[in-house]
Formats: sequence, structure tokens, C-alpha cells
Amino acid sequence: MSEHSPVEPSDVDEDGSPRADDPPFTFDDVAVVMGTYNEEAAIEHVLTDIDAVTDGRAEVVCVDGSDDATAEVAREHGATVVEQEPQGYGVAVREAVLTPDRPIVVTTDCDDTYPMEALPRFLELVNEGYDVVSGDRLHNGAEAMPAFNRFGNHAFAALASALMGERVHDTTTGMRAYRREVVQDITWTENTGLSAELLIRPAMRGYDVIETPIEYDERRGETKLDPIGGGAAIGKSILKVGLTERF
Ligand SMILES: Nc1nc2c(ncn2[C@@H]2O[C@H](COP(=O)(O)OP(=O)(O)OP(=O)(O)O)[C@@H](O)[C@H]2O)c(=O)[nH]1
Ligand SMILES: [Mg+2]
Repeated sequence: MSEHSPVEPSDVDEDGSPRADDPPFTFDDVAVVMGTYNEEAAIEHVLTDIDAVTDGRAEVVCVDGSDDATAEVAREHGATVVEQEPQGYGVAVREAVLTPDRPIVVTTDCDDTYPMEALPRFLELVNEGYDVVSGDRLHNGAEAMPAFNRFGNHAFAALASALMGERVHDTTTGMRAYRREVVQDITWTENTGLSAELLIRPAMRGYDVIETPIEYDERRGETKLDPIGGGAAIGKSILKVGLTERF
């Protein structure tokens, strides 16, 4: 896990001043980003939670393909809205992770399933030196997740672990924190499987990756994932990305 050197923080710039892109980071250094596709039922809750937990200091970026009021609500809450024709999860989330200038990028879904209360812990782990902090929903059982999806997610983690040569527990989680360099330096190729790719490539290139247990709530609004077609696409992505990183 060490061919590619992880982000190496240095305490000071050439002129001796503390570097803006080095830890310790605060929420002023964090952007929370998401794809949003007709998430009118959830967006208010998600953005209110982010504001409350980060004291309004995190930047929020929504890459939006909605034809409901999602974008309007996002703007009312001060989020940056990037408009994009709906082309799938990964197309939106790739744009979302590449948009902010802040040194830490956190992904989430706009469906109120992920616990924004865990943001301080994610930030703390980045400040401890991790390049990627990945929220593991399965550790605590993920009872709010449909059983079929839960089974699939365990299977994806087993497949990814075999290809990676190290145990990972939740490859398809939508909540992670990344040092900006990680998302900028890797070329992303997957769409529905982007979430798995965002874990597998950094881990296999030697970045410091840690999983941390998170709670997982029932979704507000309708799913945008087709469990069968989407599941097949994710399985293919894991195989392709795992094999290309290995060989
Ligand atoms: N802009 C954009 N956002 C999308 C698109 N597809 C999905 N999203 C968003 O990506 C996030 C993940 O989609 P979800 O429907 O939650 O997919 P999932 O988490 O696999 O499925 P659930 O378990 O039902 O939540 C949500 O915030 C969606 O609104 C798309 O084509 N365009
Ligand atoms: Mg979701």
C-alpha cells in the first residue's frame, strides 16, 4: 500500500508561515459535496444538519440535475449549485468532488441517510493524518438499509477486499472525507461504481485510508438507484478498478 506516497504535510511554507493546506484543519477548510437529483424531500434536512454541526462554516456544493425545487432550496441555504443534466451518480459526484478549492472534501448523499453529526470525527481523523476517511455503515448493522442492498454491500466489500489484498468493510458508502489532493490526483472512470472507485484506487495507491463506523438512517424521498442494474454496474466497477490497480 505504499507505491504512491501519501500526502506529506509540512508545517510551514517556504517563507515560514503556516501552510493553509496542512493540518490542523477546521470546518473553514471543509467542503461538503453531493449530487442532488430531485431531493426536495430531504435537502432542507441535510443542509440544516451540515450548518448546525459545522456552525455554518463548511462550504456546501450541490451538483444538481433536479426538475423539482431542490436547487432553489440549496441556494436559499447558501450552497453553491452546479447545474448538470442528470447522467448518473458518478458523473454528478465526480464534478462535486472536483469543484471546491478547500483542502478537505466530504461527500454525502442528499437523502438524510448519513449522520452529519459524525463530521467532527471525520475532520479529526484527517487531522491525524489520514488522506481518506470512509464511513462504514455496515459495522453497526445498517438496519435502515433494505436487506437486499445490505447483502449486496457485504458482497461488494468481500469482492473488493479479495482484489485489494486488505479487508475493507463498506465499499459503497456515500460518506467520506478526502484530502483534496487525492480526488484531484486520480483519474476517475466509474459512474454508478464511483463510490467504490473512490475507496479502492486511493487505498491501492498507498494513500492512508481508514474506515470509521457510522450510523445509517432511512432514506427521505425516492431512491435514484436501481438495485439490480445498479448493483451489477457496481460489481463490474469493483472488478475493473481492482484488477487495473493490481496489474
Ligand atoms: N445530479 C445528480 N445527482 C444524482 C444522480 N443520481 C443520483 N444522484 C444523487 O446521488 C445521491 C445518491 O443517490 P441515491 O438515490 O441516494 O443512491 P443510493 O444511496 O445508492 O440509494 P439509497 O440507498 O436508496 O439512498 C443522491 O443525493 C442523489 O440525489 C444524477 O444522475 N444526477
Ligand atoms: Mg442514498
